[in-house]
Amino acid sequence: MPIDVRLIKEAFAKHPKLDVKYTYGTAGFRTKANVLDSVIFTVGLLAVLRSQKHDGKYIGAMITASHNPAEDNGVKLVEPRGEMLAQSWEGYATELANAATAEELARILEDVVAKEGIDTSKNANVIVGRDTRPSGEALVVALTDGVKALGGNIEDYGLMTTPQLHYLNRCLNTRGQPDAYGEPSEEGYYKKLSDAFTRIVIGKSNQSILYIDGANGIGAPTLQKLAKYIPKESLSLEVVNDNVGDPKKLNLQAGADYVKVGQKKPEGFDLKPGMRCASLDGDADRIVFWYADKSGTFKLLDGDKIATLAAEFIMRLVRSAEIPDIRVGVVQTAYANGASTAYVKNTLNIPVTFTPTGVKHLHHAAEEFDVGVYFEANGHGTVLFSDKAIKAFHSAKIPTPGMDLALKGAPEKKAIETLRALTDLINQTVGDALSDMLMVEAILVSENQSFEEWDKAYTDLPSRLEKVKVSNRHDFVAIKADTELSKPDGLQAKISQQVAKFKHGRSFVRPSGTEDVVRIYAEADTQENADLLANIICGLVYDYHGGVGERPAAFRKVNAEGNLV
Ligand code: G16
Repeated sequence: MPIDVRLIKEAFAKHPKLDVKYTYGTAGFRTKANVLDSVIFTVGLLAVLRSQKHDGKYIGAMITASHNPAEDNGVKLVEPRGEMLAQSWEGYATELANAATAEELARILEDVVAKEGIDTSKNANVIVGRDTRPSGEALVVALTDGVKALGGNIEDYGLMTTPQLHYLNRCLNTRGQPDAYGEPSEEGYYKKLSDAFTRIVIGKSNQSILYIDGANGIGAPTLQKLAKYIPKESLSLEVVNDNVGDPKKLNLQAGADYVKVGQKKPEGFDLKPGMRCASLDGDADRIVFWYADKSGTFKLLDGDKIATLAAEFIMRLVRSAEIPDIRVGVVQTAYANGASTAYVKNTLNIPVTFTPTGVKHLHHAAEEFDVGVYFEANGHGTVLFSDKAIKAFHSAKIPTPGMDLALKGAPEKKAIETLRALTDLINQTVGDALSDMLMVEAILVSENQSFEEWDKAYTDLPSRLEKVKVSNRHDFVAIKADTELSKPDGLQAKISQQVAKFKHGRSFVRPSGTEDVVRIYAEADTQENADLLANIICGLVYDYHGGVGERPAAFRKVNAEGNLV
C-alpha cells in the first residue's frame, strides 16, 4: 500500500519544520522543548514503520529529557523486547526530522519502506509514555498525529518512568507466550519487582531507612507507589525532592547527575553520618547511592560501585549454587573509574568489555555474557541474564529435606532461589533506577553490609567531569570507545601530552549526545591533580576549539609548547 501523501501533507502542515538541525543522539532526540514539535511528529511516523517491520508488534515512544533541565524535552523509541531503537534506524530518524517539506518527508518515508522491505498494509501499534515535564502533553499530541498520519494505532499510557515504558512494551509483545515478561500494567510492574525483592530478603533483618532524592521528577511518585507493595519490615523508604507540582524544580540541584558530577549531596538533605541515601534522575533510569562517613564527609557509590557489587554477588551465588559454565562479565565505558576496572579484572577475575557512551551500546555488549553486568559510572545500567543462564537457574535442583540438607544444602538452596528471584527483580529491558535500588538493597540485606562496607571494595581514583560549551560540538569526533578524538586535528596529541605529565593520569573529551556541550573527563593520583588536568584540557578545548560564553576562571591556559602559562 503506497504512502498517502495527502494525509502526510495535512498532518505536516500542523507540525511545520523549524530552521533547526536535529540529530538522533545518545538517547534519542533531545533539545529545547519549544523546537521539538515537528521532530516528535516525524518520530510518530517512523514508529509506525518500525512496528510494521516487526509485523505489528508494539513500539514504545518515551517523551522525556531525563537528566536535562526542565525546559528541555526529547523522545526515545523502544524496540519490541524493550531495548533502545536499533542503531541502523537512527539515521532514518535524523533524516525524517530534518525534512523541510511534506514532499521530502514522503520521499524519505518511501525510501525507508523500499530499503527495509516494509509491508505498509500491516497493522502498526505504538505506545507512548511521558515524564512530568509540562511540555510532554503537547508532544504526545504531535506523536499521535504522526502515528495516525500513517494509519497506526496508538495507546497513551500517560505519566510513567522510562523503564516502566520499556517494561510495558516487552510485556505487551510477549503476552500469552512462553517468554511472557509480566503483566502489562503499572500494577504488574510493582508486583513483579516487590514480589521478587521480598523472595530474596524474607527472613533477613532489614537495614536502616533509605532516603531517596526523587529529583522532583516522575521517579518520586512512582517510588511512593512501589513502596506500598513492599512490606515495611523488608524496606523502609523515605522519598525526598518529590515536588513534581513545580516543573522548574525538576533536576534542579537534585538528582543523580547533579550528585555524580558535583560529587556532593542534593538540596533537601540534612546529611548525617550513618544516613543511607540515593538519587534518581528525571525519568528514573539512573541511580547513584551516597552517604556521609563517620567524619561527615560525603561519599558517592556510583554506577561502577553498583556494577562491582552486583557482579561479585551474582558470581558468588552461581558458585554456591554449583551451576557450571556461566560466564559473568562486566561492561563499562571510558567514564568508569580506573580503580573499578582494575578491581573487576584483577580481584574479581571477571572480564571487562568497553563500549562508547550510551546504554544502547552497553546493552548489546552485555548480551554476549550469560550474566552481563552493565553500568555507566553515572548510574545507568542493569544486569542481563541470557536464556541459558535463566534455564540453568530454573533447572538447578533445589536440595530438599532428606537430601543431605543439613550442612551444604541450605546455602545452595538460598543461592538458587536468589538467582531465580534476581532474574525477575532486575529489569531485563533497560537500566531502571527502581529495580536497581531494590537489587542493591537485596544484596546489602543478604550480605548484611552497610554502605561503608560496600564502599571498601576499592578506592576510586580521584576524578573530575566537566563540560565546555563550544560553537559546534559536532567538530569533535570520538573514537576507540570514546577514549580518543580523531577530530579536531591535533587536539588528541595535545591531550596526550598533558595526560603524560600526571601520575595515574587519564583524560578524554567527547561531544555529548544529550546536551549542547563537549564533556571532559580527567583522572589522576590526587583530587588536586585530577582537577588541574581537567581544567587544562577544558582550557585547551575552550581556547583553541571554539569555546563560547564567558571563559570560566578555573580553566587553565597552556602555550604552544604545552606549558602552563
Ligand atoms: C543518557 C544515556 C546515557 C548517557 C547519558 C549522557 O542518559 O541514556 O547512556 O550516559 O545520556 O550522555 P551524553 O554524555 O552523550 O550526554 P539519560 O539518563 O540522560 O537518558
